[in-house]
Amino acid sequence: MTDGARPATPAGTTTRDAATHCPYCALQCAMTLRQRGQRVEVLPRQFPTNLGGLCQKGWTAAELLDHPERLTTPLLRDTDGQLRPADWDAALDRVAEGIRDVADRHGRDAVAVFGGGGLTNEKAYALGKFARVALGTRHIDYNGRWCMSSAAAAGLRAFGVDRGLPFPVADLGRAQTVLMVGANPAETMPPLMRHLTEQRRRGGRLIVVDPRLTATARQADLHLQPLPGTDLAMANALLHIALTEGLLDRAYVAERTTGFDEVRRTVAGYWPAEVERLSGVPVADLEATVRALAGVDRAVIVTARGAEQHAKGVDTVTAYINLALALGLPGRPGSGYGCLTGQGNGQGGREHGQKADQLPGYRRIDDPVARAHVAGVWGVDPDSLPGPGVPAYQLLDSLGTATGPKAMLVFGSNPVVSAPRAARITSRLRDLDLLVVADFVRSETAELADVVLPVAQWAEEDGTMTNLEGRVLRRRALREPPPGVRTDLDILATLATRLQGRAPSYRFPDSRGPRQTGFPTEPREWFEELRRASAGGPADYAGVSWERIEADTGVFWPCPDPDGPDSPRLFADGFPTPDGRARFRAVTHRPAAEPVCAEYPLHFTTGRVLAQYQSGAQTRRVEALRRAAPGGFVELHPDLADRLGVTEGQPVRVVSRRGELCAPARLSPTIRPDTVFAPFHWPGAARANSVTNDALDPVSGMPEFKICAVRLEPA
Ligand SMILES: Nc1nc2c(c(=O)[nH]1)N[C@H]1C(S)=C(S)[C@@H](COP(=O)(O)OP(=O)(O)OC[C@H]3O[C@@H](n4cnc5c(=O)[nH]c(N)nc54)[C@H](O)[C@@H]3O)O[C@H]1N2
Ligand SMILES: Nc1nc2c(c(=O)[nH]1)N[C@H]1C(S)=C(S)[C@@H](COP(=O)(O)OP(=O)(O)OC[C@H]3O[C@@H](n4cnc5c(=O)[nH]c(N)nc54)[C@H](O)[C@@H]3O)O[C@H]1N2
Ligand code: SF4
Ligand SMILES: [Mo]
Repeated sequence: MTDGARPATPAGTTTRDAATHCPYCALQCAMTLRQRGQRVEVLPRQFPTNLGGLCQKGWTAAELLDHPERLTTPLLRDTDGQLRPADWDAALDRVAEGIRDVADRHGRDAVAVFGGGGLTNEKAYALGKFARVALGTRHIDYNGRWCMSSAAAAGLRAFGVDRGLPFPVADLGRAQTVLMVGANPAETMPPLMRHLTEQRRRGGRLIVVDPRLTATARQADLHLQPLPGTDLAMANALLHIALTEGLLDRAYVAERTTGFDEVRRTVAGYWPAEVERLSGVPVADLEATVRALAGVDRAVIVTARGAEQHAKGVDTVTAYINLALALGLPGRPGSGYGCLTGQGNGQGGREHGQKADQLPGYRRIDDPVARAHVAGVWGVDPDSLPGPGVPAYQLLDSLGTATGPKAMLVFGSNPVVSAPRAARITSRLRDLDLLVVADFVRSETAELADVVLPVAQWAEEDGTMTNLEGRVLRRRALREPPPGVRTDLDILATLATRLQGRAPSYRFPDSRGPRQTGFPTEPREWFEELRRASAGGPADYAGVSWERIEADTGVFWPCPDPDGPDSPRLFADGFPTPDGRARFRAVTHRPAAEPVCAEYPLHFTTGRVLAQYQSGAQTRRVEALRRAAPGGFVELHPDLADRLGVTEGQPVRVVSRRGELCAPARLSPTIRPDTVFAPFHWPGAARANSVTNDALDPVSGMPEFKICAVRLEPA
């Protein structure tokens, strides 16, 4: 368990250290955990990503380890409807019997699994295998669908591979121009700003596209403040300007890409003056942006959730990739397009099979060659593997319906707070015959469960994580989990064994124990299997040995050969497409799924604040973070507030066709007067997702978290 921890003992106290990484976001800042008597301290550690920095969430991450609200025993829903402590045997029996019962009555696809982008590579991989082999269900998906799926799909389409940043973060620091579209790293990845500070110290320009003047935009040389949902049109206009001003890299377009002609024809119709009317961004600013990108050797375009969480998210990212390709950026040293992956293992979590359509190594589950390879590693017949399931929102929206799953196991997500149109999803979760939630706290989703299983936290487990750069890192345990708590891998192994013992329909070739069922409990064993399963796939980890990651600046995938190089920078010599060229694709603007109207005249958008993480299940329980960001709020422009008779701090209601939220008004002249913003970290009355739209991107299944129509009124 404590591999990598070393005693550092000043006389008297027992001290031990573990060199690991933060449990939260994809920057995966390096930290040393130090156990000093009963206390665990967090110390920042130098690393190429965080340059010795941590944000407030990282600094306080250890507070949850010995938190009074931490779960240390399973909970079972009693006949009176209450969740009560139970022992592990009773809890696992209830789970295994519930699964068998549902599968017997409705078939194996009636049992679903919902994962998370915070799970280690080993857990994400094990969860995918558990669904396909132990449960035999096609229904598995995860919260990364709401996070990375649009950029992932666009990257795959254009480059033939999806690695969020195809270059190290440090390249941002050396770029002469950085364009950030819908990203607010000053709040969402604060230490990343060190690279941007370095960038500007070297005379580089930072351009930020955001409907709000965020902490990131304040540091920019140029802030474009568009109407939400107009990023695609802007990208097409930027390319239009590049064409008319002769700023294209013609040799690159000719030699390294296909499909430009149609894009050229399409963007010809995107007159900057028209896009100015649509987006509110002045033509002069669009021109300045293109010139800043085209006139330098090293330029980077980055997107994040602001541009991606739309029903046209894939096409919006595609439009920025088109621009990057036309300027010849991808593969040029120090240049390129990338997206900022969000969750701790958002990158690895989307490679190893917890996605509905995917097998490990970023393989497709409908590809017969991939099925044969992975089935070989798993020791099962390829025909026994289920086909593709459905994306996260569709999965959750089908729960408990006539044709949908009747049981679900959740590992690492809190959809009651984070799902779009959350009231509807909450009622779907209530309709299940069996809801099982593995978590270390009583999240809002755990509160609805029939069985809650208490799991180990990051400081109590070994494993690997793949950060936003595609760099595979070691998570190292500082200490054992507290008594009564099990690891996610342990739970999966035990359930796999139990299912075989109890249900004839869940019989395996050999059912003597976890190892024999193919469900070990040691992370390293899983990692070795993951390497074999990913070998030859797009996300190839075959050469990423445990020892090699121990070197401690990690290993960039793809890395097929243990003795060969890894891949910090992609695309220098070609793209992993059949012809080695990147693919342009013409895309066109369309309005938000829900336009504003007389009844709902305002645009509503959502996002994050520095001191809270995601659904807040973890960070709302940390005292310092709760003090820094105690509750939800609605950000609006003072002119709008004036018009509606709203004053600072006054409770307001934000009402959409789906529901409403109620939170104090926060007046700010830095947001567009036609747009209101709320962070999504809180449950209850302030829940932003009571309001959001469940319109989905047709390619990625990404919900339109970033724009819907609302009205605002004093509460
Ligand atoms: N503090 C904190 N940090 C986090 C997280 C967290 O919950 N809290 N979560 C992590 C995860 S999983 C993720 S995915 C990342 C997300 O990281 P970001 O993408 O940086 O975060 P968001 O706040 O969701 O969105 C960024 C910005 O998009 C803007 N925006 C809204 N609508 C539009 C639009 O239509 N166009 C444009 N151009 N911009 C728009 C918002 O005003 C917001 O400032 O953060 C990671 N880091
Ligand atoms: N309106 C709006 N909604 C959004 C977004 C937005 O911008 N606006 N962003 C979306 C995005 S990008 C994301 S990523 C989602 C995230 O939304 P969620 O999926 O709800 O994310 P978390 O709050 O991180 O939930 C993780 C849960 O799993 C638990 N957990 C953490 N680690 C582990 C582990 O290793 N094992 C187990 N078993 N449990 C663990 C935590 O305690 C927590 O309860 O929200 C999406 N929802
Ligand atoms: S930026 Fe992300 S990884 Fe770094 S300390 Fe903050 S939450 Fe943790
Ligand atoms: Mo995310």
